[in-house]
Amino acid sequence: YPHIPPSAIESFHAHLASSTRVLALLGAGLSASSGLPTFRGAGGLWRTHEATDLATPQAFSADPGLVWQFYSYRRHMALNVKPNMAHYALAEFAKKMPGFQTLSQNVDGLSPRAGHPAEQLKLLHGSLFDVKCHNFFCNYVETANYTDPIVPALALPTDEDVDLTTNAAREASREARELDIADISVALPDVPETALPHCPSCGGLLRPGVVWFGESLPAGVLETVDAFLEDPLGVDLILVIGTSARVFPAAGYIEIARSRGARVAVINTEMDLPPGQLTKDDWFFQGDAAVIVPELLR
Ligand code: BJW
Ligand code: ZN
Repeated sequence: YPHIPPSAIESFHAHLASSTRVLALLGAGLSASSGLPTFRGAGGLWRTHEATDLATPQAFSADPGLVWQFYSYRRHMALNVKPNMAHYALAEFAKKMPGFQTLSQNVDGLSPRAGHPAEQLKLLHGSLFDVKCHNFFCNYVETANYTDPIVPALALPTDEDVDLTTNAAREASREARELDIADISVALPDVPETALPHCPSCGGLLRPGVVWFGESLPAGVLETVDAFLEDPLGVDLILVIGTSARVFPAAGYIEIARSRGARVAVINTEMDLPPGQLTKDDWFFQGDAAVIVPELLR
């Protein structure tokens, strides 16, 4: 990789060879080269909305149809892309190193699909393919729901739906083309609340099983992470891959790992960590995670 001095890769490999307890903190940049947009920066806008503004319980309460269309679109996108070489390299590395724990902020299902062992993959922010009841008194949850669209009303519109005049003139053989509802020039279908997914247990609205701002991370996940970080053996290394490290508690794991002895290796296309986060003993490997991670874990 042109930007990276071979000596940095060598010193990283030397440290990795003597490491037994390794963490990885994964963010949206890991899946960027698979074709999924990140949250911040270019691609962080969905129609006129900041992706992070839609990822809140307030947005869902105010307009569940809009928020479901956003998530239905993301489920569809995620199901139609493939894990990249970095997802595979991390999965293979996990199988080789029992003391490797992966903390993923990603909800796209690409690490599981790359064969990453489940016990070494903690989904900090849930999954697009989990669905749960929105009613606080109901604990209905569904995992591994890959139905796309999850209900017929959330199907992406096609050019036949919106362009009836040219449709009449179109040759019968041509198939309806799916429209990209992330594109502001495509009218967003109006989805009535009754047509959204409903809870088979209490009849309430179902919602995506992801962690929104202001919500707690899954309790079991937090326990595993805390146990790993508090282990008397300490932490040898933390790989910080494709994340802007702005969202807590995830971002805080970098400094906690450092305080437990870990060296820090950042893999990112940009120098994007909050100012002052990177110290002179850290490695910064600038570039596409899909290229650099396989090289580092070789
Ligand atoms: C590439 C690349 C390539 C591009 N190769 N790299 C302490 C201080 C201040 C605030 C708080 C705090 N503790 C808690 C809070 C509140 C809040 C928070 O952190 N706010 C901050 C923003 C200030 N946190 C919470 O609310 C959390 N809950 C919580 O703490 O509960 C207890 C509590 C409640 C209330 C008050 C206090 C405590 C929950 C956070 C949930 C985050 N959820 C989301 C949405 C998930 C569902 C969905 O997907 O829609 O998670 S937000 C969004 O951000 C998503 C992501 O997982 C997360 C992180 O983003 P990520 O992955 O870093 O993406 P980007 O886009 O930011 O960065 C991509 C990076 O990749 C960039 O650096 C690029 O350069 C790089 N890149 N291409 C390598 N090819
Ligand atoms: Zn329910």
